[in-house]
Amino acid sequence: MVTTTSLASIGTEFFLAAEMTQTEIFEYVFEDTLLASSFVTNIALAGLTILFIVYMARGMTDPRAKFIAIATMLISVVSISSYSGLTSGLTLSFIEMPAGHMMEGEEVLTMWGRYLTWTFSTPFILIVLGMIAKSNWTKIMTTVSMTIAMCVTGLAAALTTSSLMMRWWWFAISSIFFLVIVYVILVDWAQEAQAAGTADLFNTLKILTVVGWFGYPILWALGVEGVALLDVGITSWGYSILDIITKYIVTVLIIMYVVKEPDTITGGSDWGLS
Ligand code: RET
Repeated sequence: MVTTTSLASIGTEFFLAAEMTQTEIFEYVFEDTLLASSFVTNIALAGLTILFIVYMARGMTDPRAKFIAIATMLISVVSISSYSGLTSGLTLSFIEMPAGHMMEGEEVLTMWGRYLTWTFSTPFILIVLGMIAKSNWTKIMTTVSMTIAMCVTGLAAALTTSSLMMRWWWFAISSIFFLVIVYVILVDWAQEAQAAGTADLFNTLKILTVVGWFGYPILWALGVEGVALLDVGITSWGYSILDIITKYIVTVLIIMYVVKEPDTITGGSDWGLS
């Protein structure tokens, strides 16, 4: 006799069988040159950035300056792992879009590993920016919490298949967290950097960061996850270009400034001991 439980398990097996395997997703990535190059380029750039930091920072002595350099390096360490996950197919899935979506009922490629790993990379960007502005740990940790919340709710937006409205609801929640971060960078940290004497560097970083970061929700909204005006290869390159600006270019500017160990950055030999 066919029970409800056995029907459910047949259903589950059928569903799993219909899903693409990781090997198939891996092959799919490399059949799409645009998509594959958007991942591989970033693995190479993250690797070069790590080597650049290690080389540049080798003679540093001040603990505060070193802390900034290490936190900066961790942005690229997370990035190389993130792009390796995407390239291997581990953090990619085909997700069926809900009713009302432009690609309703179709399985679209979701790069959910991007949203997941931003949870770990963006906190380092904010720690470094906050320290360059000589802000306090309350504000730095507030932005760190906000960015984690932004990325996790962004991940929820991308993975929600039940309702289109719920996808955009998650997007709205994520955007609120994002606006708090933008406010702290533009208002609080810009003023604090002025007082700390780091305004020259901070103003450049502020523009690259705020303008660059706004690109992510815009791409999400225009790409396959949102209104599907852009296809997946273009969306992926869009994110990869934004990553180049918000991570590697920002990193190079920070490291070039910090390795000189100016008074505006250093904390003295007993910094961090208490
Ligand atoms: C999402 C979609 C939901 C709404 C918002 C988003 C913002 C994402 C941002 C990402 C920044 C990523 C960076 C990564 C570097 O490693 C999640 C796309 C507001 C701002 C800088």
